[in-house]
Amino acid sequence: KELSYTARAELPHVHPLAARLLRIMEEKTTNLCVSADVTNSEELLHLANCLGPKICILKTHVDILQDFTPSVASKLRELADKHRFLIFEDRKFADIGNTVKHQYEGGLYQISSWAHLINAHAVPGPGVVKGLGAVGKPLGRGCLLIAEMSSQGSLATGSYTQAVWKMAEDHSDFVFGFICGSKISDKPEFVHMTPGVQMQSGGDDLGQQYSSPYSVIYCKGSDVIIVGRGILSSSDRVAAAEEYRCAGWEAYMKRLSESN
Ligand code: UP6
Repeated sequence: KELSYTARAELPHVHPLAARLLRIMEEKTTNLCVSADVTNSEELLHLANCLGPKICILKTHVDILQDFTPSVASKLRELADKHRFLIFEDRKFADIGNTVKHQYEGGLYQISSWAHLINAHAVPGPGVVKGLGAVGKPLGRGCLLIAEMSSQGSLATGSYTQAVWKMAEDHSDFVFGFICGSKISDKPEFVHMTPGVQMQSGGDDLGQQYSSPYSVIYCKGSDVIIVGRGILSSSDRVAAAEEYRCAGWEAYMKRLSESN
């Protein structure tokens, strides 16, 4: 039997940040994460303000901004509070624990001071999660592990994906979910998020592969659709975001009603 996002938020062992996210999703009726892959800070803040009401998460790649300053991060946080969404810095940490600790906390971006969630590759072994957790746990942050990738020829499959699942299980006080193509854990406390989403299947000329919101949420059992160019390339980004929000939410409602 499938639990609603709200019911999952109430589970005794759910990570507090996962609980917050699941409640936001149900309240705003959205499982849409927009991937705000723009290179100008003003455009990023404008996107966050316009699309804020439609999304549960705003995903950033802060290192593609040409003009980052700490005030961009604090303005993003204000918008996150105003519109009730979480900020996910898609940094894909992938080094030894000591190095990722510095990359997460320090440098130009000081990611731990403003991003509610981050993600990491499991390839270095559990030290990457321990290093990130040393910084993130005291701040109430959370982490996703990259279990699968949407790109063609990805090596993150099969026994690698299984090992990522195990690493998440072993560190569930910090890791609360996965980047994946389909649901990989039966534990309802874990949140599954899937990139490579557009209305039409297909891809780009650099190996990206797209599935529809319906396929990702209804057929593959994921929880959150991550959409970048499907929205950003539209001449009306707010209308496009609304289409993805509706499609993702309807697929969730169908999955829920058919399992109960
Ligand atoms: N992303 C993927 N696939 C993955 C992991 N992450 O596409 O397996 C990220 C990309 C990009 C976004 O870094 O920010 O999700 C997808 O953008 P798009 O919708 O424009 O293709």
